[in-house]
Amino acid sequence: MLGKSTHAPTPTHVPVHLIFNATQRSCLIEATWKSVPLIYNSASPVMSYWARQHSSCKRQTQVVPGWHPCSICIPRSKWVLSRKHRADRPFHTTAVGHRLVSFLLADIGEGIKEVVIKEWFVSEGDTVAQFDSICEVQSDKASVTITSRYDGVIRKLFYDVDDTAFVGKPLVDIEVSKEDDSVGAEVQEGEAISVGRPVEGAVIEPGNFTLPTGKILTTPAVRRIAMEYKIDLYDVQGTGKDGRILKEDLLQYIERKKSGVKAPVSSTPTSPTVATRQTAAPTPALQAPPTLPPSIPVFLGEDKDETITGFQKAMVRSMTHAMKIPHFGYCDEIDMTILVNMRKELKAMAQAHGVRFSYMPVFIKAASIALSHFPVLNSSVDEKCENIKYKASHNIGVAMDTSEGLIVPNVKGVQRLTLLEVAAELNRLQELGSRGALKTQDITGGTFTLSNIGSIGGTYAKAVILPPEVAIGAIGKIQALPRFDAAGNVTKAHIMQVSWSADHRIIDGATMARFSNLWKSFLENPATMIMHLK
Ligand code: CAO
Repeated sequence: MLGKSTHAPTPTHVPVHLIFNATQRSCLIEATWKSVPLIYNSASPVMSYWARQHSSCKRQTQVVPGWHPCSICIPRSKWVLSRKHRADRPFHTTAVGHRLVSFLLADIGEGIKEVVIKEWFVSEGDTVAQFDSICEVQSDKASVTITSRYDGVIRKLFYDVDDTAFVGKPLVDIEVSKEDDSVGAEVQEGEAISVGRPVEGAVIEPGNFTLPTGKILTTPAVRRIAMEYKIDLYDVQGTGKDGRILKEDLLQYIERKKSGVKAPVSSTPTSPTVATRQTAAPTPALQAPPTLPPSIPVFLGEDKDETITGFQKAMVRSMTHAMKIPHFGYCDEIDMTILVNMRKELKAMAQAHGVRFSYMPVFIKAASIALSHFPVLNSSVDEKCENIKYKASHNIGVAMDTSEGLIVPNVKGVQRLTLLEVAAELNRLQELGSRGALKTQDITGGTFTLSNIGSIGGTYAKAVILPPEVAIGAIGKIQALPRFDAAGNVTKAHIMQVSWSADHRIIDGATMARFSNLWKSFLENPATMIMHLK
């Protein structure tokens, strides 16, 4: 066995046969447990990590016998029956005093009819209690965790990982006690959803496979970052519920490691802070910015077909629709010099409240104030463009680059929020977005969008309207550039470009330009915003 730990198999672990495909960097693992053939969820980041680790020594697909030096053992909870084997399984009758109920995939709302199974948290034969996580699914709008409605034993999983599951169809069969009153005739409904429930499982660190001796509560995104940074999650102090390791715990651990500071013996929970005027008590623990793991080069070796699912599917639909809209473009440059200096102070002030303060809250708040002068930019039009609906609430969407792809959550009711509240809400959305746990309500109901591509790079971008909205702004990178001051002297200025796109059927260029001028004036002279702040 590789690694520092050499645990013998226990009833919760099974020795495995590895079928490794170096070309596709994937790993299929098969094993037999109690004469039942099993297949490992090869989509797991742990496995794709393992595949990467061995890509140098294996060129072809090959079978490695169990307990070969390359073997590892996997917690039984992470195994699922392969569909082909499932059909061969003997028919299960329920025990006396029990009955089998079908747990249907509930209506998630927002017109979602199908989802993709991302991960199973249970296997057939597992005992579950109400609210235990059953699986994580991804719709074309968000990732959600399906939780159990019943106490019982999982008897059948209806799908494999990556299968498409349909709303209203069975997801799992659960054997429940006949006396369980919660199971009525209405058992036809699946149960709702709690978002971002963490997964328990093995931790593998690069070059050092560690078999789990205790359970680590965290999310797949945190595990992925831990693997990228070669961090053993057992060393990280979790501050979430039941010691759950939150993303900020890991990021703070990485920062401390970099700066050579030792981890505190115990720490106070640092759940995302939504500061309000009432909760102004200083919170020293600042949230670290969510970061995406560094990308790795991919050498496919051969062509590969892939079905478009999840957020990408939503992008196909909305962008195809958007391109039917006649877009009007308008660009300008903004001198951010005063704001760049002012943000240093705002950042420190927000930090005292446990809130990370970038430029985005100012962009968003300034947009909201400007929208109140040009309400047509905060409107929507119907399909045939016969009616305009002016939206009362400024729900400003923020294009967000997440590990799952582009997603646009929105900060609701910006017209009612302080800058600090906007920043705190943005922190919350970013934290959820970074671990694929945004809720449907976070990503629906947007009325106007900003896309800060400048946080990645670039100057101008041609943003595409997000229907049914009618306008969007793309923000470029703030750069130190020479400019003339009022006296004609060349000075160093912090310059940023903005590119607006608007629905030219209802918005004319002059309106867009006037809106942009007002927005720009708030950024160039932030003091003028104070007059309008609520
Ligand atoms: N120019 C220079 N620096 C910028 C900047 C810009 N335009 N925008 C952000 N920064 C700085 C921030 O201030 C922050 O610095 P500090 O650590 O000193 O505060 C740092 O870059 C990282 O910012 P961030 O990205 O974590 O946070 P943000 O609030 O500025 O942006 C978000 C949030 C969600 C907009 C951003 O993370 C993101 O995902 N951007 C990509 C959007 C995108 O993909 N658009 C394309 C859509 S079309 O496909």
